[in-house]
This record gives sequence, C-alpha cells and structure tokens, in this order.
Amino acid sequence: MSASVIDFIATEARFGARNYEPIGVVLSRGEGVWVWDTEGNRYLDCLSAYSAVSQGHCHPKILAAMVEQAHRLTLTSRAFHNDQLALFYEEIAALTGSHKVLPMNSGAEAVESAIKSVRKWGYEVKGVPDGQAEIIVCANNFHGRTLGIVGFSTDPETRTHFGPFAPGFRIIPFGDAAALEGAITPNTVAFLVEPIQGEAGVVIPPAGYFTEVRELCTANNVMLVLDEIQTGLGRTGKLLAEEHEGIEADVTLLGKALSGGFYPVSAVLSNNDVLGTLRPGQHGSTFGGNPLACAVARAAIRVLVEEGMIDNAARQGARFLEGLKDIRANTIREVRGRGLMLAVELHPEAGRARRYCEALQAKGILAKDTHEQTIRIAPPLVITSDQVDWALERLATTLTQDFS
Ligand code: IF1
Repeated sequence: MSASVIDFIATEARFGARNYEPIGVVLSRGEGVWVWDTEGNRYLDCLSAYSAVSQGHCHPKILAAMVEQAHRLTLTSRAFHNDQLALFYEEIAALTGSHKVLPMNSGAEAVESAIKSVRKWGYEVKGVPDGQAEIIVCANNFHGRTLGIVGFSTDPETRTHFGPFAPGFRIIPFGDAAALEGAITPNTVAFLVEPIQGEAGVVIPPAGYFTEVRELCTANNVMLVLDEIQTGLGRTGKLLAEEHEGIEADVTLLGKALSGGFYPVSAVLSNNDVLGTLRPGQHGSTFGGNPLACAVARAAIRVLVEEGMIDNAARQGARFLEGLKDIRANTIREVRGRGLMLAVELHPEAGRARRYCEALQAKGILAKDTHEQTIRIAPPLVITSDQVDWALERLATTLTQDFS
C-alpha cells in the first residue's frame, strides 16, 4: 500500500471509533458500477453501499437535481411547508400505490417510526390495552442499529451490552407461517419482516410463505410491515420485493436507494389507518421531508423507472445467478439470489468469506462478507451483461482458488 493509503487508514484508526473493519481500500471516485481508489485502481462495486447506490455512483441526473435544489433551498423544518414535499408525496404514493407517507432520514428511523405508528394504531383503532401492544419479528432479522431495534435482534454482535431493551416483541423463525400463527395474540399489532433477509445472507423464504403471512395478518387484524429498505426500489428485479409474492403490505419501509446514495432519505408508506393515527406534535424530525431530500428522492425514483433499471436488475440478476450456479468449486455450499440481490455461501472448510473478498479486491471487484461464510453480491442495477460476465470470470477464478 502507498503512504497516502496507509496515512488515510492510520488516521481513521487514530481518531475513529472502530465500529467497522473495512476492506483495505481507500476510495476516492465513483461512476456507474465503477469506483476508483486513491491509487487510481478501478473496482466493480458489488456492494452498492448495501443497495443505497442502486442507480450507480454519482448518477448525473440525481446530482443535477441535488445541486439545483441546494442552490435554492435545503432545509425549512416542517414548521413550514416547502415546494418539494408535496411533489415527493404524490410521486412516491403513485409509484407504490400508497395512501399516506411519513418522510424520515435513515432506514432505522423509518423502522422506529413504523413501530411507533403501528403501536398507536393498535391502541387507538384495534383496541389493544395501553402498553400491551406486541410486534412479531423474525430470528436473524436486520432492521437497523437503534436501541429499540437491536432490542429485538437475535445477533449477539448487534445487541450485547446495549441493554436494557424495550419489551413488546416476539421472535419467530423466518419462513415458518405456522410459527407466525402460533405467535399471534389479541394484542398483536404487527408482523415486521424483510421480504428477503439481507444481512442474514440473502435468505429467501419458501414459495407461498408470504401468501400465508398475508392471509394470517388479514384474518387477525395484524398490520403486515415489510421492511423493503434493502430489497425495495428494484434490487430484486421488481419495484418492491413483495411483488414476487403477489401480496401487498399494510406498511412498507423504504430507504437507501430512495436517494440513490446522495443523501439519507427514508419513508414509511401505509394505508390510511396506520399513519392516519399520527396527530401534529406526536412525531417528527428536523430533517425529515426537507426540500433537498425530496428533490434528490424525486430524481432517484425518476431515473430508476425511466432508465429501465428495475427490468435490468431482473435480466442481469438472472444472468448473474445462472453464472454463479455454473461455477464448479468445492468451496461453494450454496448460491442464492433474486434480481441483483445475490449471495455465495461457502463451506466452513473453505475458510472465511472475508479472505475471498480480499482476493476479489486484488482482481478489481469489491464485495462484502456477511456472517463469516457468505459473500454478498449486489452491484448497481445499471450493470451490463458484459460487466456481469467480467465479474463472473473473476469470481470463478477466486472461488476455485485453493486457500489452504
Ligand atoms: C450497518 C447490515 C445490510 C437494512 C434493512 C433497515 C436498515 C438496514 C433491511 C437500517 C441497513 C445497512 C446498515 C449498515 C450495513 C447495512 C446492512 F449489514 F448492517 F445489515 F444492508 F444488510 N432495514 N442496512 O438492511 O437502515 O439506518 O442503516 O439507513 O449498520 O453496518 P439505516
């Protein structure tokens, strides 16, 4: 590594809380599927900032919208109206078929806001006794890092020594509709779940699972809250992952690619009942729904749709998945994916996935491991067939490499 790279990394180590263990690369520029490090080396980004840069790095039209709005008006607070929020509401509601929108900033804020809203709905509409609302979540969930959220995580890394935690959550296995049925009580207000579990390693539920989930939630007057912060906005080859299951959530959470990686923008989308329970002064955020965020999100949604990124994700995702499945390597235990949300799970004997990610970096691919044995593959949705083939060649040589 050159001195400057070492300097950057050393300075981060000196001043920064060590809450990440990044791959040893210092990035300085991004365009489309490519990123460059400070040495000028080019990499194909197969993480897309965990699906926040789905539109490709530094998309020119989102950039132009951000610069134009930044020259005009960035933040008013919600004490006053602004000329971007109503347009954002209209466009996101039309695109997703939602009735109400609550604009927030980070994904975790959207999750927390949804938890508050469904509890309020439970007390004021469903008639659950005050303070007794229950929300069902799945084992191996990932919904963010706030205290409320890690309180119902099953990952020791995420929750150890952060307690005490809030009550009111029940944990069931993912993919098991009978377990959901058994966990529902008269005080259950919602089932909060990812359509595909991302951090757990791209875990796809059995066919028909969400059809049963939808029926159970409807029959028991339980709000189905789908966390589409990672799976949404084209990542799985559909606008929303729920479309693969042929169902509709009562509450949908969006984030990450909602801004194309330019700005923290998230949103809670719901039917009237749930968000209709919020009254002035009962919830809010300094930056939630600000004109800059709304202008960026409007452009991010526009290019996603107008440039055919969702269909491209379906096409290139199928090509990528097929190519991964064709790799003959005894290191591979399983290949999973839907659209461009893919994962290669390695056999434990193959060694840690992190070593393969470091080997991929040397071949010009940036990918991230999750839970020791799995390599996530999630390039921007603008990837071309040639770039998919380019990546597959390097993945094949790396996964057949002997690391003993
Ligand atoms: C980290 C993981 C992914 C999410 C879903 C809500 C949020 C996330 C399904 C919260 C965020 C990020 C967080 C980031 C790494 C990344 C991640 F590895 F942590 F789990 F993608 F899988 N729902 N996921 O995936 O959104 O508040 O971050 O905007 O914390 O290291 P956020």
